[in-house]
Amino acid sequence: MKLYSYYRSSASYRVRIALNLKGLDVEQVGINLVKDGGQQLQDAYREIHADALVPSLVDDAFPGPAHALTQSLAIIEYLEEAYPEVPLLPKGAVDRAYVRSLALSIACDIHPINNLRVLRYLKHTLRVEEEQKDAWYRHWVEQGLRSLETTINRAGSAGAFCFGDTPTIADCCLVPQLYNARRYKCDETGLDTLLRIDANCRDRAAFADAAPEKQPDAA
Ligand SMILES: N[C@@H](CCC(=O)N[C@@H](CS)C(=O)NCC(=O)O)C(=O)O
Repeated sequence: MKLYSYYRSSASYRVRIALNLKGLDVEQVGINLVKDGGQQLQDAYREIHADALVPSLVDDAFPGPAHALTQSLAIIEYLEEAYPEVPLLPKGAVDRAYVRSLALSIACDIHPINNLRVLRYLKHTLRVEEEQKDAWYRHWVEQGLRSLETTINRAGSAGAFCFGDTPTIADCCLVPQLYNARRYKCDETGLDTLLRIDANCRDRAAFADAAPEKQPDAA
């Protein structure tokens, strides 16, 4: 398998964690989102991902590069179905839906409005000041993480991880989102449960080895 990714991309980081948890090896192909005006925007990469985002996964099991899988959560769900050993979802239908809802609240509600291309549009097209752009980022991340903290505390089903004592796709999303939040110096006050889970995750090799600074394309 080949994973087209960028070391600091949180969507790529989610997939790296899932691959490590499942003990799967991939060849990483670095797509530098900032160098050369953004390698994701070049034709060669657009052939793989029409929307010019990382990650993309190509597997020998797929008919060809045109069938690359995109969308980190679709990739993780593919891995879950193709390599079911070390499951990343609980067993019951309600529990599975709940864990997916935690992952989706990060991947669909928090992350997309703070993505690089959105921040670039704010800065270069709408000409907002750097300070306003960062305020936008922090506002949506802090609000989203506070809601997630409330949801997890209300459910009362967190253990060492977001759900119980084994890692799930929710943890694959949480750790990269908190990494981003720290990069932008977001206020983490009141996120006690999330921070506890994050620290516990990062103590484990599968999460630690997926960290941005450990990747072959890290600057
Ligand atoms: N929903 C997508 C999001 C992918 C995404 O936004 N990737 C970011 C990096 S985390 C990216 O490639 N950004 C490039 C850009 O904004 O130009 C997924 O989960 O895979």
